[in-house]
Amino acid sequence: MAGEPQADCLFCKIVAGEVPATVVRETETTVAFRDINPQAPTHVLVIPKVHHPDAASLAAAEPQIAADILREAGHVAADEGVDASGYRVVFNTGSGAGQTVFHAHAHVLGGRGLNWPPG
Ligand code: IU
Repeated sequence: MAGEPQADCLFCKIVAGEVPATVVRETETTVAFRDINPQAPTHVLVIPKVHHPDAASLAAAEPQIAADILREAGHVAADEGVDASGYRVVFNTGSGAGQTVFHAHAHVLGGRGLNWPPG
């Protein structure tokens, strides 16, 4: 069922505490943790505790939690001290865009110059 934990989902396992992660923030609906393969000095993932395969399906099914993700991304940026210099919030959506983990997540990237357009 939509939103239910998936046995084969790495991020559901992080939410359940079955796989370790360096958690930097947690709310009733979200978890934020450091990316294991950081692409910038700040690289934190913000995920919903519920399982949806990507940001679009999360927003369609549970728009309040999609809003929670965006709010938490801003808090992460402030906590990390990258809000003043600028940061990027990225939702890779679909394998063609580089999505590799099919549990919705926002990348919060900052602490270095970020080019546009992205690669
Ligand atoms: P993507 O947008 O689906 O490609 O992002 C998945 C991210 O999850 C990617 O940046 C990985 O480095 C990160 N990640 C992680 O933090 N911990 C893990 O155990 C695994 C992936 I697998």
